[in-house]
Amino acid sequence: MYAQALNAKDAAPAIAEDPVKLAVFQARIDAEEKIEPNDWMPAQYRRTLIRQISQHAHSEVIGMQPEGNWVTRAPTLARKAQLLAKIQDEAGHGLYLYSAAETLGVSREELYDQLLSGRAKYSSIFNYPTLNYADMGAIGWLVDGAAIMNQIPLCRCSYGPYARAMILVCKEESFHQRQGYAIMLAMARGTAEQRAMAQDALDRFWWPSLMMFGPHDSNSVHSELSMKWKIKRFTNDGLRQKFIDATVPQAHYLGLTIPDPDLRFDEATGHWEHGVIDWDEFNRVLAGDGPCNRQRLKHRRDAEADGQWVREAAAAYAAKQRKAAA
Ligand code: BYC
Repeated sequence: MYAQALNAKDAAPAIAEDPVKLAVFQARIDAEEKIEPNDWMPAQYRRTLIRQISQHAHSEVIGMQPEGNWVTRAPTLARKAQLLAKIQDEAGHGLYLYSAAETLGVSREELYDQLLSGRAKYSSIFNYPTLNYADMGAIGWLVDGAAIMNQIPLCRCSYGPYARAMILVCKEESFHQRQGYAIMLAMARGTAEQRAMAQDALDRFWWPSLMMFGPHDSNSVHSELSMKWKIKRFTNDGLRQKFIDATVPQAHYLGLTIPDPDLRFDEATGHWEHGVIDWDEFNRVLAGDGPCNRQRLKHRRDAEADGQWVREAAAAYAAKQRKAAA
């Protein structure tokens, strides 16, 4: 139904909306009322939400792959169980988010088609490989840490179904962040080899984690409108700074070094100033040319094809049950 909308640039001039309806809508947003699925909303608000929520859902689904890589190789049974539980949570987040997107009049099949055909984005971070077990710690600590920073404000998003879905997601992300930090702590306090693995994981995941927050504010095409409509509560740079300020002391506690020679604490502002982010790398990953883009999509497409017979069998069984009940 709204498949085209995903590719449409939300920043493009809005289609003419009834000015009275638009004013009432903005007044509701300004009064912190939640917008619900059957309420009137501008077409562009709907498009923005479908784009953001579905990309978020795709990120959760693709985000299972880098961790899935380590389930059989996690060092103990307890570590395997924790990793499995985390991955299962991520599948659940994907389901929640697809359901929230469906309330906007788009089907899950359409959204999935956008992902599998490569037309929809998912978070850049999941196009990086997981090379050692410490990466499970770095992902939990940094990637889930960044996700929480971004998603806590989404619990106050103006669109009711998205905001409500975020509440459970954030609680679970908080567990994930802690299990990641616990892995980093165990490794940082372990043997010299384990400390080196933890540092290596931090070195590789630090900059990609900063990129999760999106382009610099001056290049963020959607932020202005999304902030006006209270879909986003903070800008990309604002959240990135909050994340850095929270995370640098955690790295110090671990005794690890953030791989940024320009990182320094500014006494005047009370913030950690960071070095230059490699936006060329970010743009390459977004354009499909990151280290694992092709592998991630191929894996997802293969899983879709392999599961075809299961979906057909389930649909045939449901049809049989309906017929028997009629
Ligand atoms: N990666 O105007 P902007 C997780 C795109 S899941 C890829 O600033 P916006 C987890 C952006 O889509 C984490 N693309 O956009 C899961 C736009 O492209 P289009 C996922 C990015 O929407 C498993 C263009 O760049 N979290 O945590 O205002 C295991 C211009 O950007 C990225 C969410 O999805 C990126 N990093 O702001 C562990 C949260 N950044 O659509 C953990 C919800 C930007 O015009 N999403 N782009 O083609 C958001 O909060 C916002 O969409 C963003 C971007 C802050 C990401």
